[in-house]
Amino acid sequence: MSDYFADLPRIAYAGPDTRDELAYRWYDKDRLVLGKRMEDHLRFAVCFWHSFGWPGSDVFGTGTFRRPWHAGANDAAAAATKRAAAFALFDRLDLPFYCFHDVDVMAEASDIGGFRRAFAEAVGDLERLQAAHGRRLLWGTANLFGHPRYAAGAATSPDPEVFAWAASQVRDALEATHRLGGANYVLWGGREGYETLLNTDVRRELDNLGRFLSLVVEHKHRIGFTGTILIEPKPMEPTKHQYDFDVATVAAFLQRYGLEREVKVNIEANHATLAGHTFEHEIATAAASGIFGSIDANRGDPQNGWDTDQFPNSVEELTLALVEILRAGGFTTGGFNFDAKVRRQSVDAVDLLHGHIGGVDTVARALLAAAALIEDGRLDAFKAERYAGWDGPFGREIAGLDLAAIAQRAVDHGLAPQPRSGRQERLEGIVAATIAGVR
Ligand code: XLS
Ligand code: NI
Ligand code: NI
Repeated sequence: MSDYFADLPRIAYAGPDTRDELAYRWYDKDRLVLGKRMEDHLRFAVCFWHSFGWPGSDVFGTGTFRRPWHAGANDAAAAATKRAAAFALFDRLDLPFYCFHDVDVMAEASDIGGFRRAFAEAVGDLERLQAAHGRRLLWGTANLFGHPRYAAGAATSPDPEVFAWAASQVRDALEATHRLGGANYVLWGGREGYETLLNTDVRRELDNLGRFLSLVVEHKHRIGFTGTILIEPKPMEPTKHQYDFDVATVAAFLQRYGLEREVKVNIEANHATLAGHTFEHEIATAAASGIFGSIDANRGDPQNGWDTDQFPNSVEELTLALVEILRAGGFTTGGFNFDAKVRRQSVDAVDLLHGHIGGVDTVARALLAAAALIEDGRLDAFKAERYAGWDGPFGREIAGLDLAAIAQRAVDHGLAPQPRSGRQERLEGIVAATIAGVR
């Protein structure tokens, strides 16, 4: 089988001053940052779907990429060629992990028996490829949104037969993830939402989604999978409204169905944007709720409102995100998955390298800046000082009191609290100066 990346080099660290565009400037995998190797901090993953599944089509036009495995039908031979090309890219980039949906890695099949056989064949090959190339699985998932049967949802479909088909796919994808030693299993509910309330029973759909998730958790324990189950919030697209709207919505959903200790979140930068939040807001909210799991790294476009899935290129944005990740204690089973795709005109194999190199270096440089901010200590010191009143005499005095007693203290002390500066501009200046100084 010919190597799709045959004339392209393996990407290595060459330092910030290199003129070599096929090299890492900031990602030095063995460099110690806050006592931990960069590779272990960031746990980068390449995704199958954008780089190998998507042919470069959009809603107005067909595929532009002319990848060899897209030339004819997606049969067993084409799927094998695609898998081999994917592992060749993982090697070129020298990144430790990858992610996939069942349909990304397998030949097309129409009936349920054929689907299961084609997927099992693909998983056997992935197991062999992982061992041969020394790559690991960050997470697996099932595609419960592409096929027409899922047009009205999977777990939230009005049709119980669709719910059962989804159960078959998730059972197999979860067991495959377990067999491949995956660190997490993801559920992104692309069609778990609605187009119009005129035809939708929200209560029933939420209960079915809660039940489906409970069944997944139960099965995870039954088969002995020790990875983390992750929900990936997104407010809309493809549905008008998605039930996993944002991290706060998912946190409340998990509590309602008693799953808050079983399931965490996979936070995607572009989904945060679509929900009207910053990326770091979603991470901080997850950390505060004890459900921070993993990251889908990408970015949107400030001038339009859809999931453009571009490779990240803002060190500023990623620095603020990494400060929150480091404050939350870093990843346990999670990592930085590039849920990002090159533009439709970027038709060459080398464009896949440029996209990933840019993303990797942006995140790596942001890690250095975030670590520098934490070592510098001024941000944390200011925050600690800002809340110090709660550990002082008055804060302690009111800690265990009821509303009326607290009110009486306010009256008794004749309280007249004065505004204090939040020093936002000073803190923003510290961040900007730190990013500028990072080497
Ligand atoms: C789509 C999602 C999807 C998930 C995996 O917007 O980001 O790619 O990450 O199903
Ligand atoms: Ni994603
Ligand atoms: Ni997305």
